[in-house]
Amino acid sequence: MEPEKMKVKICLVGEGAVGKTCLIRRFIHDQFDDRYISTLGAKVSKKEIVVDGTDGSIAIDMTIWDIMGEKGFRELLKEAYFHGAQGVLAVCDITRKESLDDLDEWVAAVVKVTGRVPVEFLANKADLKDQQVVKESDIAKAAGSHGAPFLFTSAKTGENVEQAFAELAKMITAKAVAH
Ligand code: G3D
Ligand code: MG
Repeated sequence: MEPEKMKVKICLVGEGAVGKTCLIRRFIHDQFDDRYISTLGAKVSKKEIVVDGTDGSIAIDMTIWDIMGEKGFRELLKEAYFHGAQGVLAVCDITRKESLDDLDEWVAAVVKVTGRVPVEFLANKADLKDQQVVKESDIAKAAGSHGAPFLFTSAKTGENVEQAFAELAKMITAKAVAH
């Protein structure tokens, strides 16, 4: 039997330099077919993954949106960027406290456009343990306040990168099945 197929759009949000672009690159490896939508200030990458669903495996055609140059990221662009997103990776950097505090606003901005969608918090740069200033309990609290799970990731070593995207994909399919 042909596996079920699903198309999903996900977005990565978070302050500049937390590692969003590197996480996507690490996840995509070289299988990418990415287009650069410069007018939108976003880059779109695609990857197909297979996750276990309730009845067999589901092939998921993921479209991953990355913001370019968040500094000038305006309200109008946010709308286009978040429109139709079915899941969000909220990324912070464990070496910068404000990058976690910032995520509340980012998640609120997405939800305003998309309505409630699955969110997963990623505490990136987990390889920089000696420079860690963000406590695990604070990450758990911030993620928990959005009903989101969290994972420590490292785009540098690859730790939990596949898992992060797969976990979000699973949350999206679970939600789709329940409706
Ligand atoms: P952004 O897309 O969120 O703005 P980038 O962030 O992916 O461009 O990454 C910003 C910087 O953080 C880059 O450093 C990148 O190499 C580094 N980085 C990203 N992820 C990790 C990680 O998991 N561990 C470590 N140690 N560094 C990471 P440069 O110096 O190239 O600007
Ligand atoms: Mg980037």
